[in-house]
Amino acid sequence: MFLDAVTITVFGGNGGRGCVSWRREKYVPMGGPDGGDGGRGGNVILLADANTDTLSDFGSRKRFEAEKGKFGMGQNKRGKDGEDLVLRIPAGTVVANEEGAVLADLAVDGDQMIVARGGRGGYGNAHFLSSTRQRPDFAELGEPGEELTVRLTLKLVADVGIIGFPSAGKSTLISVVSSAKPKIADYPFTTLVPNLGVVSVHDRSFVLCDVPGLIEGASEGKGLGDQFLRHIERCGILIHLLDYSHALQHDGSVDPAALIEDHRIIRKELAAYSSTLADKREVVVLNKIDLSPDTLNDVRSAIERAGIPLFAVISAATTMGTRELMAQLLPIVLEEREKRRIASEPVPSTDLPVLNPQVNDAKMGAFRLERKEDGSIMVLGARIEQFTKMTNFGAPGAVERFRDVVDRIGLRRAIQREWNKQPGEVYIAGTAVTEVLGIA
Ligand SMILES: Nc1nc2c(ncn2[C@@H]2O[C@H](COP(=O)(O)OP(=O)(O)OP(=O)(O)O)[C@@H](O)[C@H]2O)c(=O)[nH]1
Ligand SMILES: [Mg+2]
Repeated sequence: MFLDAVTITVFGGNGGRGCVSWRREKYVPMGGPDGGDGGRGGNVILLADANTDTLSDFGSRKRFEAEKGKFGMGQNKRGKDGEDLVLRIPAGTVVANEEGAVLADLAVDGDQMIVARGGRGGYGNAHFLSSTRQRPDFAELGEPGEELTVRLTLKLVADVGIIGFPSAGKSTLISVVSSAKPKIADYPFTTLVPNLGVVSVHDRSFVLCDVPGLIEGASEGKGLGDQFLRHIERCGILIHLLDYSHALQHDGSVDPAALIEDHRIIRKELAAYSSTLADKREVVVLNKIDLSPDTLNDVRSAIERAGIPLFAVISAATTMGTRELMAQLLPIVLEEREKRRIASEPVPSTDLPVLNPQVNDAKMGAFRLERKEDGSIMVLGARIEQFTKMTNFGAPGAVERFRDVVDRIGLRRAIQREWNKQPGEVYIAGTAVTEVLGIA
């Protein structure tokens, strides 16, 4: 099955905890603190990779966690950082959060983003040495890595999309010019999922995409087409395939108006779906000319008189004109590629966009209190929550430092005020701190 959308959950690695250690030297019975910092947890990175064609790697596995940072060690040795976890996805993958908001569009090979940051390593006790704190007997815990659930949706990045009514011969065309082997049959909606094929012309190649047939109302969900219209939004060019058999009457005469009407209906659906599709470069190709070669000239001029230039006439089933069509397309393909290359601005890899940057930016002082239904008081604020998670409440020195910070940013006063209105247990990031802070 063609897998074009998956939901996964990614976890940055937890930071390693800092170390509590004391220097040991000859003749110095009680050396100073030398506990090193923990390493930072690895990031989870999404990388658009030209050698990855589908999202099928994510079909069964849904959870991805980067490596944790190692613990700090004595002699001021810093713990090793966790390795980044790089998830390779096809170029053309759109990354959205659970609410559907687009976070990034990894359109071009090499585009990448950090989807979940690893946690910072905790400071070792050496970090806390100061004139007032000669013997820091505590270290920080590592910061937990970020967690995020994202939806990955693949927009196929084909150069040329083939569109048209069901049974126009779209799959037949791709089957004769590439090694794609789609199902071909004389009933509508034979093609249920898009097929990609690589076309070689001289020493160049480009990607062709055959999508399910479109019908009137496709943009509103009729038939199958609309589910796949988004796949062809990325194509540089569209081959709009007209089915010559639609013009053939039972009595052997031809009715070119039927083809002009077919063309109009499909154009209307493209426009109704999106302006991107409506504005896309299109070449109109008449297929199945083997059915009535004698009437071809009449039909051809009637179509062109209606203002629809015919780019080529072919018979996909007999391969008549198909190779020539591909050769004619190549320069246009290259031209459109160049346009897209200039328009898309690949993200430089040295400057990865980071999601959820609040944790870095928020000041420690930014917090707010929220009263829960059970009467408990929640303290919210990215920095203070992070700080709390990294505090080892088992170590007296760490508790003291925690109290100092809470005092300094005015949080204790704010909590006390709220508590005076109505007493209740106080929580920061899931830790009960009422007693630790001496609120009463
Ligand atoms: N005579 C003739 N028949 C053709 C030609 N091209 C395709 N056909 C026939 O038309 C029918 C439909 O062909 P497909 O390639 O499956 O058409 P499609 O556009 O992919 O159809 P859907 O996937 O249903 O949208 C098949 O029976 C083909 O053999 C052609 O050039 N001449
Ligand atoms: Mg088909």
